[in-house]
Amino acid sequence: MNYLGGMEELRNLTYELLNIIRTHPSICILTHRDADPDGIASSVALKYLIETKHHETRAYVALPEGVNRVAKRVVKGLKLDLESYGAPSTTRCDLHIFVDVSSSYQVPGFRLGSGLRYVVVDHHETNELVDDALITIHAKEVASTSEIIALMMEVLNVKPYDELVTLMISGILYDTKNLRLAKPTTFKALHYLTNLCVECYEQAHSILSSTETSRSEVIAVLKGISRAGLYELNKEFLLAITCVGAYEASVMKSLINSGADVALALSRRSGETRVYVRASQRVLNALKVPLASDLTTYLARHFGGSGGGHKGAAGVTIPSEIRAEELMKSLREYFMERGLRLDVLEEGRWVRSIDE
Ligand SMILES: [Mn+2]
Repeated sequence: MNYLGGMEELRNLTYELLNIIRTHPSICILTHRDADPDGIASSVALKYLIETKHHETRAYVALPEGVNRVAKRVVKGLKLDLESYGAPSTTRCDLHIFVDVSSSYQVPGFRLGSGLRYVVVDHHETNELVDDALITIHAKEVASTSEIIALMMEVLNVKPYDELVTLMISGILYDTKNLRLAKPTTFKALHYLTNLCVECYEQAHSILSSTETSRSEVIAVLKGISRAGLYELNKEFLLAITCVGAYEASVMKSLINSGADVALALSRRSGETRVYVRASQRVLNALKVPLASDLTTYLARHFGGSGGGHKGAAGVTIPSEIRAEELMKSLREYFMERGLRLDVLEEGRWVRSIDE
């Protein structure tokens, strides 16, 4: 099915599907393993569509081998009780609907063949399930399966409740990578959904973009920033140095995101010092030196330790508790050897914190 001029075709297929469903009182909807937001959203939305149009039909959603990381966030953000959508163990499925699934391999423990009656609703480029399906709603030129269900709802004038609208928009945003991969049908589906609930669009965005940070991580990052010393390299690049006891990676990420070209985080634990280095793309491009791994290798050689990593991210463990001034001395030497003069802009509290 193409999307161009495809609404008529979609309408016919949708009515055909409802006709098939009429004779099957118990329906099991399956999506792929490690279900993503699109898989979950399109399954739950299809369940809603079926039960709205056929009150006597029961549709159940099965998620083989759980849901993926982003989907967990969406489920939690919307307080969805996925178990309540599942079938009781005694349920016999009169009909199976594969949603957002492109091969039987994606549905572990499920055997095709032996006259299994099933339907496919999907948007993947190739779908090996279509051959034996009773009916297939397979739209390759659609960016997500949630879109297909939204357009089917539009055809039938089915109006999902707000949480479901948010869920479906999340599915669409996830599969289109925040609309980067959107197709005309994406906007058509979003138009229908946001007309029903305009706040749901913003809500889906904030659920998808929220990263849950623990309190201890937030504290480590804020401590790391407040202790940071600021240095210049040839009056051009900014180097930030700090010390923290945990979450070094998050601390350095914050420093780099705030504009530092190079970030160092030190952590000292009983008898050893760990130095972590991050370098921005800007400084890597300008210096043409794999700065992070180069610097950690240098420090490992200088202080006797082991380290390494990538040009943008590396670390070294030094088997002694080195003092701030010792580190500064070797950093000055390292940068000087590469033609970069290190000047102090602001020393920062890390110098005292590390030696405490
Ligand atoms: Mn999908």
